[in-house]
Amino acid sequence: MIQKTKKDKIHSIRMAFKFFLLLLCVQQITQTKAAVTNRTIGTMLDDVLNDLSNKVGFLLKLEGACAPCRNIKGSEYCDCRNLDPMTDCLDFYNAGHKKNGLYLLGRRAFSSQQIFCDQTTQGGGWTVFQRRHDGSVDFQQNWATYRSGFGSLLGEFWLGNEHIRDLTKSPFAPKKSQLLINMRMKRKTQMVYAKYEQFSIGDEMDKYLLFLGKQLTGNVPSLTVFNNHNNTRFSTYDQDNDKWPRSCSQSYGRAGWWYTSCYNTLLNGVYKFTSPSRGEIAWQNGRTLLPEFVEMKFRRNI
Ligand SMILES: [Ca+2]
Repeated sequence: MIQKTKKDKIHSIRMAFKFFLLLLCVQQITQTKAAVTNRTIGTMLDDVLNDLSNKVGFLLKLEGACAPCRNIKGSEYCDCRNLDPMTDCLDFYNAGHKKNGLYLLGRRAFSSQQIFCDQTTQGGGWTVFQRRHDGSVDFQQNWATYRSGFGSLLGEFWLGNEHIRDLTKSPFAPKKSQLLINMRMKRKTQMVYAKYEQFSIGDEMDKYLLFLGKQLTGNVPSLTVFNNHNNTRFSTYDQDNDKWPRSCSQSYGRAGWWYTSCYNTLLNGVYKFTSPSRGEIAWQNGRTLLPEFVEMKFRRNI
């Protein structure tokens, strides 16, 4: 005879509870139908939907589950927004939530409370702040838009300079954060990376000054090329804070970036692969290191 393990028993109890909740829902819908003649259909349906959403949310919280999950461009992303909000992806990871996907923050970010967590790459706990993978989102945005963020968390996006600032430096991250850049170059299949042990950006008053520590590891060719952007201010086409007499952004692709005079690396560049050195996306300007896929992410040092 096969003994039921503790895990099996817990699963059985959960299934029974799910069934009980479903019965409750069916009963509620039946009652609602009966009551439709007394109230407007729209209001009644809203009530039912709200109530069902609450019950489903409660059930998912009970299970500590991230659902639903779906496959986008070969990767599984889950909707973990039913979980109680936390301060960043590292907190979620340490609480045992290790699925890649959408989570809710206890503070407002990216014009909402949503954030995308990478919980499977290099130990997890990474808050993704930039993704490029198909050119669907225009990165030729102005200062205000880069400040607050734009795009879609399940597609291409920039999380927003204010939020990157808040989550990468004191008082939230007194030991600063790590920076991980994952890339796949055009005509390559291998994912490569560069990882800085220390990363933060300054306040808006300091034009989101980029700080990159010296400690760097990775397997991307020309690993140290982004170092040249250390200690540079963020610029957009409508705000020139670069080290060049003219505006780098206006002259090279109109992206927002930490330009020097003008750039070695340009991961917010135009998503085209036609004319290198003209403001197109590049890990190393003038070379064939052109990323078709990029994710930039940070993780608080503890
Ligand atoms: Ca300038």
